[in-house]
Parts: sequence; C-alpha cells; structure tokens
Amino acid sequence: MALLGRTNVGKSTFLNALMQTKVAIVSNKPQTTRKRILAIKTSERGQIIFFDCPGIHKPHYKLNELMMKAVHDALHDADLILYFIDLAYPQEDDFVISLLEKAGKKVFLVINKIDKLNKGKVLDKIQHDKDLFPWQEIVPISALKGDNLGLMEELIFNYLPEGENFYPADEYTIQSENFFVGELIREKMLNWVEDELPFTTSIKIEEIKDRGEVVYVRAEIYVESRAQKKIVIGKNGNMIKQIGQQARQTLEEYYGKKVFLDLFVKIVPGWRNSNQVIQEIFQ
Ligand SMILES: Nc1nc2c(ncn2[C@@H]2O[C@H](COP(=O)(O)OP(=O)(O)OP(=O)(O)O)[C@@H](O)[C@H]2O)c(=O)[nH]1
Ligand SMILES: [Mg+2]
Repeated sequence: MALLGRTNVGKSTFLNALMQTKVAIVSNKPQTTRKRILAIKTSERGQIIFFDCPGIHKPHYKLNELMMKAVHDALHDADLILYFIDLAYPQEDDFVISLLEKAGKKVFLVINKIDKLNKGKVLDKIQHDKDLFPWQEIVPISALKGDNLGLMEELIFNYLPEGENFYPADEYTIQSENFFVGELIREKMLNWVEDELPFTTSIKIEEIKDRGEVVYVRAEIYVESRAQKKIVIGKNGNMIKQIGQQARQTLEEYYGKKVFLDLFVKIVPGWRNSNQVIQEIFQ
C-alpha cells in the first residue's frame, strides 16, 4: 500500500509510528522524502507492505521528475492508498484527486495532525471532503501522538487482498546501508538549513568502513553554489560542526558503536538536473 499526499503532511512520521522503528527520515522542511521507501509490517493478521513516497508536487528539475515518478510507480503497484492531508495547511486537492481517479485504487482519506486542531474543525473537514472522492474510509489520526494508529492498522488489513506473505517475517525494510546512513545525515542537516537549502542539498556517502571498534563514515554534502557552501559550513565552521555532531550521535545509535564521521561540503552546480547525481540518489 502507498502513503501519498503533499509534502510535510506526516507520511513518514506515520510509517515510523506504525513500524515502531525508524525507517524513513522526518523533518519540518519540504520534500524530505525523495524516493520510495519500502517497509514491511508482519503481524498475526498478515503482512502489510508500505511504500512511503515523496510529497506530490509539480516537478521543475530532473530530481523532482524522478520523485514524482516514484509517486506514480507506487500508485500503480499498490492495492490500497492512504491519502494524507494536514488541516492546518490545506492545499489544493484537485490535482491529487485526478491522480487518484486515474489510478482506480481503493483510497482512505487520512486527516493527520488532529492533535493541533479542535474536533469541530476535523468534523467540518470530513463533511466538506466526504464527497470529493469515493473514499473507502475517512480516518482522523495523529501520527505524532499515536491517535487512531491501531484502528488504522486494522482498517488497512480489512481492505488488503488475502495472500501469502511476500517477505520473511523478520524483514522490515528494503534500503541499502549507504542510502539509510545518508538519509540519517540528511535528517540532521535539515534541522539546520533553511530557505532553498533543503531543496539544494544532498548527501553522498563516499565510504563506510567497519574498523572493529569504530565505524568510519565519509560523506559529502552537495550544495549548488559557493554561497550555499558558506551557509552550510557556517561561521567558524559552526554549522557543519553541529550537523556532524548530531549525525554522529544518530549513527552511533544505529550501529551500536562508536562512529567517526568525516563530513565535507562539495559544490556541484545544477546537481538537481545531473543524471549522474540523480542516479546516485535513486540507485
Ligand atoms: N503536530 C503534529 N505534527 C506532525 C504529525 N505528524 C507529523 N508531524 C510533523 O510534520 C512534519 C513533517 O513530517 P514528515 O513525516 O516528514 O512529513 P512527510 O509527509 O513525510 O513529508 P515529505 O517527505 O516531505 O513528503 C514533521 O515536523 C513532523 O514532526 C502529527 O500527527 N501532529
Ligand atoms: Mg516523508
């Protein structure tokens, strides 16, 4: 099943909450998820295969075209779609509704972040949206606080087709170590960067080497210009130091041992249109 919606509506937060472990990075900056992330939840009732997707948007660069391709592919492959909205930031639905109509799949409308709003607002929204599309279910949730997540899981199982498990029960995600480590670093970086930088930065893992006592990780932060490099490095190297410290701590939790993280900033003009860089991201 596919998690769809605009950026920042809480798709990845929901996925992590349901999986009870981090499989996708989360941030309050736009376009955090860049490619489809596959997660597998096995329980007594069966197995759910999730596709977490980039937020739906109009692509202006090759990077964004591939992000939208990930959305279309997930729509095509899924049996069930959860369409997420955030009431605090209502966005135009017409484009998404037309995508859903074309896909011809079963869809739930998921109203997320209800912890931020009063019940009246949620009920008004349900009243307003209930006839926009033939939703199978309309479910108000809070991915952050965990409200209605158990209900969501039950409802998902109710609508998924019966079949054999696709993956072994102990497998919970499919993504390479390099990709996930790069994502963990990017998540920490996103805490620090603003304006256009969430869009114009990327992480390239150059090397990961387990040296027994420590894991050595060398990574590059791609930026598009000299000015952006200056911002990411910060005054007296302060910003990159903070990013590095936070990322190292997260990586140490992930590996369960000491990590030595070497972070560099590299200017790659126009990388969002570079086939080579995009291939690195989507490989
Ligand atoms: N208050 C509140 N905040 C939430 C909730 N769910 C997610 N958030 C916040 O919303 C922001 C975006 O969350 P993400 O999970 O990264 O959103 P996303 O839909 O995956 O975004 P993209 O990957 O960019 O498409 C983060 O700051 C989350 O902490 C919720 O239920 N309540
Ligand atoms: Mg996401």
